[in-house]
Amino acid sequence: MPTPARRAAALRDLLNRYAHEYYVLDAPSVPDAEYDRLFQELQALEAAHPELSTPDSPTQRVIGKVLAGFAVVRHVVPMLSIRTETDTEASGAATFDARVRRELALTEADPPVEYDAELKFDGLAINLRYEQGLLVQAATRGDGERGEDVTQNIRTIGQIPLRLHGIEAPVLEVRGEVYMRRDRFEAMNERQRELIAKGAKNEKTFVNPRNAAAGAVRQLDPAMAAKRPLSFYAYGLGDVQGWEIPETQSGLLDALAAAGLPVNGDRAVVAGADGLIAFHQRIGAKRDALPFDIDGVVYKVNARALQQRLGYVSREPRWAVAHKYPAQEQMTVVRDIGVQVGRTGKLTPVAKLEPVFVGGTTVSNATLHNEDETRRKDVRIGDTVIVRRAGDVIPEVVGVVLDKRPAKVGEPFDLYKQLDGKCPICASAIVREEGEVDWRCSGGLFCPAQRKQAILHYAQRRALDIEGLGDKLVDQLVDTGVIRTLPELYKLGVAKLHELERVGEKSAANLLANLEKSKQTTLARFLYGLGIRHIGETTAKDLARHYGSLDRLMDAGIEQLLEVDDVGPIVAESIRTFFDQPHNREVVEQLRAAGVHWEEHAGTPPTVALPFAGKTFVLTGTLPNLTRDEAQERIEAAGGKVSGSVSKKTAYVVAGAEAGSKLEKAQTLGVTVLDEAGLRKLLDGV
Ligand code: 5U1
Repeated sequence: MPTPARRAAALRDLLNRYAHEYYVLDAPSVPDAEYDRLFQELQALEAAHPELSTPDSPTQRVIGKVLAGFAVVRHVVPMLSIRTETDTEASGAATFDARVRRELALTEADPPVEYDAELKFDGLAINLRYEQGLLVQAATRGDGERGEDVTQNIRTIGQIPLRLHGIEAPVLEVRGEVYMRRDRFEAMNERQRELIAKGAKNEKTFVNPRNAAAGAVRQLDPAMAAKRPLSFYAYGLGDVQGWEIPETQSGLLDALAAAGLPVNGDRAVVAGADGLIAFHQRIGAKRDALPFDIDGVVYKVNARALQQRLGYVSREPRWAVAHKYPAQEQMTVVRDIGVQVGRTGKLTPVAKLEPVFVGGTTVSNATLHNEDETRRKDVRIGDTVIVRRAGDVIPEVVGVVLDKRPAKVGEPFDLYKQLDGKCPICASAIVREEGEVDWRCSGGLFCPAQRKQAILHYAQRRALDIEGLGDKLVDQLVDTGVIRTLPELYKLGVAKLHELERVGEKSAANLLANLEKSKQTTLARFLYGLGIRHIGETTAKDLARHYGSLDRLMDAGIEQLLEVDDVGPIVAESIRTFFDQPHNREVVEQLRAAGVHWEEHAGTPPTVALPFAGKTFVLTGTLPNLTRDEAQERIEAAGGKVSGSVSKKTAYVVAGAEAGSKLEKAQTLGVTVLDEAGLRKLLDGV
């Protein structure tokens, strides 16, 4: 039996190793439950033998007392700032290299200078003081001379070792950046929003990870700080006593990593301006894919001997520079809030901004996503906001700077009120269904904003099947004003088509023939082609089967519509809203007048049982003889339905060659699986 002291020491070492694997290396070697078990054992040992508790014990990451304020820490070695190169082009790197060479009195004949290139994290600089290898103090940069003692909060960051591995120097101060990963920031803000929605008074959301990290580090209540998911990267040194500093910056980072500190892996030792430029470009290309924000890269002359020769100027080292990327966030003022109608009828509130240069371009519009987001962020006309444009993502308003809110500011955003309930493009009614975040224009066929989408939907194979009417042609037809409404498709003539670019004689003739052919269709295809929200192919078939006549369907009330198989309140409401708009009825009449027709029948109430009625099939893999469409048609002709996903309600899964996860799911759920022969047998029995 080991003595309690030995066991406590072993547990400490083990737990510290596991914490390093988990937080720093991102490669845990034991399950969380094992860590928890050992942690509890150590806690119990320390409770029974308080003299065994040491400052580096993982139990000492405990949350301390709420402070009245932070004690001031005087930095033994001032925390310097770094010179910033604002020329975000490659020339910025070349300028730095040229300056270094000049100051080192190098000539063209001398070899390139070796640099260590690193990321410039967008967080908060921190000084960690280790004495005899133990973390004794953590302080913010403050004014560089004096910072604040934030040890309690920093100790709650699992990534920061409480004891260094293999370094027991009297003093080793490690400098680096506390930051918050973007995914953790989003999740934290989501939790904050939930708390606010539940009425929590003292909670707020944060505009960006940097502010969230800075706020957490400077939290007087360590319990609050511990809830904020912070991370850390080490990049330099402060006061050092009794430790031999490696001769290069890259060697220093290796040594810090070996001591258990998190050091970012996106670093490189490069030669001369070309090496710096290549690094700047490589990181620039992956910037948006990094899990945290950076605002640039840092170049440091690698050799400490050269750093010492270069020295400092006005509190900045001459041997280092931060080479920026275009800022992804900027502040600006909201001039107005407009509403944009998308191709699908979605209404998106958009902030009209004082133009601002962000993410490499001038931005004057930024999305507010939807009404709920706009209200949640409480964006109003006159507000100063933070705008973000990262990569190719549409610029967005990330938050309001409430301190800058003017006395005279707009009302809280109300989309319905602002639009008076009408689409800003076509004046059709706007609708927002229960459980949906978006308002939509209900004028699908009629709304110019949705024209291209409506035509493409109408022409697709499963609808009116007009071959040759693709994206590019529809763009041209609409953009040149040749087609303004769907029925005008049937007025197209050779002459009009010839006016368009890239439409030859043969393709014009083919298109006209296909248009003519499309006139003879089925009610189900026509209904699907109208693009009524929530009316997919299957529902269109159900409706066609049930009513047999378009007029009967158009006149059906909600109650009657609910009698149709699988038509629920949302679908019924959507059908009614559509046919209640006079202009939609007009479009339907114009299409019929143009010659679009189908066979009608007296209708089939759902009670007339078809053999497969009420049965849902899922098709997966390739069948030997039947195409997927043929199999679907046969199943539907027998009254069955074909769905894309397997659930407990699925009656049969028909599986062919290379069936994948759907087959597995069917087997897990115990759903009957058929091959093509099995399906045919069922159909023959019909
Ligand atoms: N990676 C890194 N970031 N960063 C920021 N290194 C680094 N060095 C800095 C700063 C402010 O300053 C020293 C060069 C003094």
